[in-house]
Amino acid sequence: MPNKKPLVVVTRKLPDVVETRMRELFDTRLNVSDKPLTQAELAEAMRTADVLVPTVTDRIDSGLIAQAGANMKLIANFGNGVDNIDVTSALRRGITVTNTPGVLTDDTADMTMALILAVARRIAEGARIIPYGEWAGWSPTWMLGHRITGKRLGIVGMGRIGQALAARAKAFGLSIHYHNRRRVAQAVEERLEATYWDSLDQMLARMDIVSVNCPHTPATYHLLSARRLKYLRPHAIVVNTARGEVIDENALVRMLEADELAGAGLDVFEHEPAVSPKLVKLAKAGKVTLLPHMSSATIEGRIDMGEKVIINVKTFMDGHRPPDRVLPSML
Ligand code: 8YV
Repeated sequence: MPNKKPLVVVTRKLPDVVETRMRELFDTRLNVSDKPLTQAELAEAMRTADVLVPTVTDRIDSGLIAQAGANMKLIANFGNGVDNIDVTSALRRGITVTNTPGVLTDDTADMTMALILAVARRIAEGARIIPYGEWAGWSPTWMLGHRITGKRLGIVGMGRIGQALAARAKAFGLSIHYHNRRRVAQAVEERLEATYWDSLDQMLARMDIVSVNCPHTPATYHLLSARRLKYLRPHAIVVNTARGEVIDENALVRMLEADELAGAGLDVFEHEPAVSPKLVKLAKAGKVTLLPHMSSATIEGRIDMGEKVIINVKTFMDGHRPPDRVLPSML
């Protein structure tokens, strides 16, 4: 590379420490207002920049990639999931794509556990009682939830986050079951005391709690389809901190409304940031706990994600292979 610093366009406001470091290293164009870029603004960035740093809220589709200028060489996603990017089109055009795996594993697993507890133990419902002046005092049969100890947890997607959830859930006394594209190593299964289910359908039919922890890819779109959700028993709860698209949200809502499921804890939605009014109604009725896509939202995690982006950009610009390349086999 000549001495000229690469032009890096960052689409959203990042932690100050990350932005400062990026400005030191690159010719960085920040978004201090944090207002999401329009498709036209993204296209302009694709035409002019060397590197784009998008987030989950930016749709980097094939149309946008087709407009990439000659300088555009790297899309360094600030995020783990890359379903916001048409990676195949990018790679075909010679644009490298990287993400930020590993650094949001624990935070996401923590929040998944929190959602399991929130739904089973009615935490969101209970937390509203005192601030709204609705507490008349203790009663032995009031606000009863369900014990999680001894229950069966089925994890759909046993990657980093699935395994981190399993370790937490095991400590809470849940028995661990999982379905994954590939069976994990025996040592991992033994450590987590995890039972592998080749058939997702059969696993769903036997679980008390199901957690979605797989990425959204063409193969996992509506993996929990209307047909599959029907395998769940009426006392089961479903938790999703991965991507809304993995569950057929309409089918989930129908089953919750019909009491064919006991509850759900959702941090992600099929049409974010829009959330189905029916889900909102179910939340008001205490049947579901809804969070605004905040499972990985810790300051430590965001700084680590930024650090990963910086390492990916810097390594790439120095002519080396960036550590977190997204490869076709991962899609
Ligand atoms: C991030 C996420 O907040 O990294 C991911 O895949 O879903 C989130 O937790 C988001 O992607 C940031 O772009």
